[in-house]
Amino acid sequence: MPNLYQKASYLTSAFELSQLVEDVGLEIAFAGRSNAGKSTAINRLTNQKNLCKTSKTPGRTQLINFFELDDERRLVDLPGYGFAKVPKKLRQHWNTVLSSYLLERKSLSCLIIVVDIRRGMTDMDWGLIELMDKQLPIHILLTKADKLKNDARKRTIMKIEKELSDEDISVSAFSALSGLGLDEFIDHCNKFLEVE
Ligand SMILES: Nc1nc2c(ncn2[C@@H]2O[C@H](COP(=O)(O)OP(=O)(O)OP(=O)(O)O)[C@@H](O)[C@H]2O)c(=O)[nH]1
Ligand SMILES: [Mg+2]
Repeated sequence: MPNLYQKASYLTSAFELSQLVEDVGLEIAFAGRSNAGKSTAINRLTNQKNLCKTSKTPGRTQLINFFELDDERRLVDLPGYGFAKVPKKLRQHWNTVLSSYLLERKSLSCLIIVVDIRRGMTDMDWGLIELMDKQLPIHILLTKADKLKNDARKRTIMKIEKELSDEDISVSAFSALSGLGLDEFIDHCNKFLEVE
């Protein structure tokens, strides 16, 4: 039988706050730099190649995309930040909309910040952590872990865990390509979506 995530289906997309789905139940949102691998992580988690649009070039996800798991649970793919080519007006729009969404959404039970393990935490990732001001559990998903050899991967995870040690933020490595860290990540999502 497919697990909860494999049953995911596209629900709707929002450009404005008024277009968000009703704020009931539980959802997990994926934020992070453009091109970090947010959409690809959701596709791997749900075992569906084309549920979220992905791209080699940054700036692919341009809307807040909702995916339904069941009547009470959702995954949310967010537009990335830090892509220089986004027009200033659009960047300001997303700053306002995403801040409100992240700070006011009652059904949001955990924020996943997707980080390219080779790049590590950037100022914008730290800025997002600061914005959240410990209001919500945050998990750092260090993706593209297949790009580093075992030793380098372990060293990087330890270094980032150390950087985050004062923040009470969990960290795990992940690869959408190889499936590394997938089970651990599913456990994490189960916890925040209250899956038995
Ligand atoms: N090797 C490897 N490549 C990955 C992995 N995850 C994502 N990628 C690649 O990274 C690129 C960006 O992936 P996306 O999932 O579109 O990134 P995104 O964070 O959703 O980007 P935006 O929608 O622009 O914010 C694509 O070329 C993916 O194939 C991974 O685990 N391993
Ligand atoms: Mg995307």
